[in-house]
Amino acid sequence: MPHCRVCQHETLERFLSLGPTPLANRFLNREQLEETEPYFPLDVYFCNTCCLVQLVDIVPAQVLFREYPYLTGVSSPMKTHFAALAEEIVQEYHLDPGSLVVDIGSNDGTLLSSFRQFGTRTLGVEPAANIAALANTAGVQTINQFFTPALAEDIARTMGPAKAVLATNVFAHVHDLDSFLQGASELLSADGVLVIEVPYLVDMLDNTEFDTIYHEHVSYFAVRPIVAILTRFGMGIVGLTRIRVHGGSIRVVVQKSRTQQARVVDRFLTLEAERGLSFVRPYHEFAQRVHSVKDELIELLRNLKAQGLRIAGYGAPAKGNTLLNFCKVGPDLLEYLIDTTPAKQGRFSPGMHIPIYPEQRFHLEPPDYALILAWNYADEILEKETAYRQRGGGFIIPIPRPIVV
Ligand code: DWN
Ligand code: ZN
Repeated sequence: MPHCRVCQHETLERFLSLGPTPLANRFLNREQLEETEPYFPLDVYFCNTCCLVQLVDIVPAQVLFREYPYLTGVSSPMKTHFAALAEEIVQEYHLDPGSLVVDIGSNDGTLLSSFRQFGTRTLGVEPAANIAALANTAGVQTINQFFTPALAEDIARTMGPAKAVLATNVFAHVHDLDSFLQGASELLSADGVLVIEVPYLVDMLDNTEFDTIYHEHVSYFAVRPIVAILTRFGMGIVGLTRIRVHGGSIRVVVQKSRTQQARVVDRFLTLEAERGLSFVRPYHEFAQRVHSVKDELIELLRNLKAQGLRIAGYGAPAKGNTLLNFCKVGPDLLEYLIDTTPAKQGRFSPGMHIPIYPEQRFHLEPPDYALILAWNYADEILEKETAYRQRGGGFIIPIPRPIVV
């Protein structure tokens, strides 16, 4: 019986199995198509003691994050989001020119570059060598390492304590949350803030966002388990809001040496209790909806195909690979995928081996329908592709349940 990564109890209950699945960001080149692809179980568990939803089949971080194709800066909605976040942090938490801002999992430096105009000092910490190199070339100072307490100590000693430590879209990826929080605590100044943005479990359940489940995401957070973990480190929440990004996330602002949680936390804990999130039932109900989405999507795509219509995939996000593999949607149904990320273009999707092209392909050889795998940007994509739609092209949005627009 596996034990919970956070409370160590042997009280895990599996509620969803997405089956053996390849790694969501392991896009293949043509030669790799001939090789055996590594598959890992993708099963999701609920802990009956601390309520954390988690994976137990852990793929080492060294395998997942040393070389990484995803770039924050290629999706313009994320650039807009991070520019607003930087401004809010500077104003709300009174950062001065010269204050140190450290971004953990800083990717291509998109978020840190939004701090430039405020004159703060910035430092990125990014384990992927290819991406850290890009950020450094773009002038965003970035250390190519995993974040550890030892590194935190080193940064604090050489650059001084940080007024803001940022952890956007990285908390769900962290295997050892204790070590992560210990490091953040060591790095922060007494009045500094740790800003976490992480997909919210309530949104995942409400919108049946099963495709956000893949090996990189080892935890699926509600507020309750976050409070429990922070409390162990004497840390407390000073700000908590729901945000739209990545299908619905929460922004959690944390300070150290704070035993009192902000009053807003109670509202979230009440909402989560009302949803029954401390019991396994809503998770089993979610799993049933996941299977319905799969059945509906396959039926829809097969029907369109049977009418002789051509279908492509819009975007090749990591989550798209969970969806395609779980629903067994391959090149027989989707002719190609398009994506704005250079490192994905010319490659093939993991498991299903659908070829990926730059966006131009979509305009040169428009399909009759496009399945929006990057459904978190559906509004922006529909707006961007008005010409295609005016010419009669259709879009399929798979989540929360497949619809044609
Ligand atoms: O946690 C994670 C999240 C935050 O980011 C990571 N583990 C990996 C990544 O997940 P993802 O790949 O599912 O993220 P996105 O941001 O939904 O990916 C969107 C993809 O779609 C990118 O590859 C870019 C592409 N795209 C496109 O081709 N045309 C995006 C837009 C907006 C477009 O117009
Ligand atoms: Zn637990």
